[in-house]
Amino acid sequence: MGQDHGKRERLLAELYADDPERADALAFGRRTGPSRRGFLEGAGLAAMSTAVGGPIVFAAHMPGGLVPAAFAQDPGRETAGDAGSAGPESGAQRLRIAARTPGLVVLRSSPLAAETPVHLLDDDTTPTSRFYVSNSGLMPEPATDADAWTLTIDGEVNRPLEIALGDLKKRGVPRTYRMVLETGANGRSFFVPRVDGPQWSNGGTGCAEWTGLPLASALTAVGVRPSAVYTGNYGADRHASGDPSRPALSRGVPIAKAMSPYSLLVWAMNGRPLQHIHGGPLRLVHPGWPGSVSHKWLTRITLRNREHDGEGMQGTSHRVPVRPIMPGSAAGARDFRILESMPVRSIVTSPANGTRLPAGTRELRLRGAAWAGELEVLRVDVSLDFGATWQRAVLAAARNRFDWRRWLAALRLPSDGYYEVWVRATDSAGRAQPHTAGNWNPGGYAANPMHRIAVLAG
Ligand SMILES: Nc1nc2c(c(=O)[nH]1)N[C@H]1C(S)=C(S)[C@@H](COP(=O)(O)O)O[C@H]1N2
Ligand SMILES: [Mo]
Repeated sequence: MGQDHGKRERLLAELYADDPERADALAFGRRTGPSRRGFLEGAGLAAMSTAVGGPIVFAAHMPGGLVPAAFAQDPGRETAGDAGSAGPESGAQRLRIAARTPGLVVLRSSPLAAETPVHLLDDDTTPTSRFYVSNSGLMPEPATDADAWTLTIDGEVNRPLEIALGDLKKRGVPRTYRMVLETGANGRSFFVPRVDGPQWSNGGTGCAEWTGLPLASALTAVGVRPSAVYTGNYGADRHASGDPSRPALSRGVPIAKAMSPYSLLVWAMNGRPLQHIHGGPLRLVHPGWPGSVSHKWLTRITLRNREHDGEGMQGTSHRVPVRPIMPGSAAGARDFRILESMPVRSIVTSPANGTRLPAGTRELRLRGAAWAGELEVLRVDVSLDFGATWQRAVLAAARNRFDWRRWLAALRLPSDGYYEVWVRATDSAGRAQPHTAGNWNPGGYAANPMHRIAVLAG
C-alpha cells in the first residue's frame, strides 16, 4: 500500500465508519482475500493506537474482522431513509416527542422508536423515563378516564366479555413482577449487511415493575374452548400512514404462553399508572418474547383456532429463518418461523463506552445486566484481552422469573492504555452470545453479539 503512515493514522477512524473491511485490511496488514489473517504490528499497530487514543495493552490478542469498540457507532440520528417516511407528525409534535423522551436516543421519530443509551440502564429497576419506546403506528389520543377503558375478550371462548378497566382491576389478585421487555429488533444495527428499520444497538430493552392481572385468570373466567390455540391482540393505535383502512399491528401468542402466570394485563409500571406512551391505560406484557407481542392501548384479545395472521405475523415480519440464509439475500418467507423466546444478552452499564480513567488506575469495576428470554442466565463472563482470557462476573439474585440479573466484576488493569471490555452471557441451555450477529434475517431480529466497550486509562 503506497500510503504514508500519517495518512494511514488519520484515515483509520473515518475508514472504520465508512468501509470497515478496508480499515481492517489497512490496520491488520491483510494482503489479499479474507483467508490471509493479518496481525496488528508495525505501522498497523501504530496507526491503530493513535486512532484509539493510547497504547493497546493487549494488542497481541486484538482480532481483525471486528470494528474496534472505540469506533463502534453510538446510536445516532435517523437515517435519510427513515426520515423519508416521516409520516404525518408535525415539527411541533416531534418536539413534544423529544420532550417526552429525555436521555433516549430517537432512532425514528414517526412512528417513534427511541432507545436507551446502555449506560443509562444502570439502575436495578429501569425508571420509566429511561425506558425505550417502540411504536409501529400512530398513537391514539390519551384516555381521559382510564377506568372507563374497555377490553373485549372473544373468539374461541365460552362467554365473550367486555369489561371496563375499573372492573377488571377488581376481578382478581393483581401481581407485580420486575420483568425485562425487549424489542425483537434489539441489536439490529449489528447485522452485516445492514437491515432496514430503526437501528437499535443494545438499548431497546429495560426491566420495569409491571402490575396487573394475570392474563390467564381473565381467560379462565371467560372459558377457553379446547379449539383455542392462539391469541390475537388489537389496540387503539392506527396504521403509520394514518389510513384507517390499513391494519395496525396485531400480534399474538400460543395459548400456552398466554396462560403463563407472568403474562399480565398491565395498568401500572414502576408503581404508577401506566403512561400513555407505554400503552396506558392498559397493555399486555408477555416477558421474554419480542416486545411486539406486549400489545399497548389494548382493546381486544381474540382467541383463534389457528395461528394468528394479523399485522406483523406474516412474511418476514417478526420471523426468523429456520436455517441460516445467505446474509443480504432476498429470501422467500417459506422457511421462516415466528420469533418466540428472545436470545441471551448481557450489557455493561457502567462505565460508559469511551470512558477515560485517570492515569495509574489499576482496577476497573464493571456493572451490568443479563437476561435470556424464556431461559435463565447461567453465567456472565468478562474479558479485557479480546477474549483470550475470561473472568466470571458475580450475579445478583433475580426477584422473580423474567427479571434481569444484575452483575458485577472487577478487572485488573496491568498498565495505562486502551482496553476493550467484552461481556458474554450464557443461557441455561448452554448457549453463549456470539462475537458477531448471527442468523442474518431481512427483518433484523434477534441479533445478540457480545457487548463491547472501550476504556482508556491515562
Ligand atoms: N398497540 C401497539 N402495541 C405495541 C406496539 C405498537 O406499535 N402498537 N409496539 C410493540 C413493540 S414493537 C414493542 S418493542 C413494545 C414496546 O413497548 P414500549 O414502547 O412500552 O417500550 O410495544 C409493543 N406494543
Ligand atoms: Mo419491537
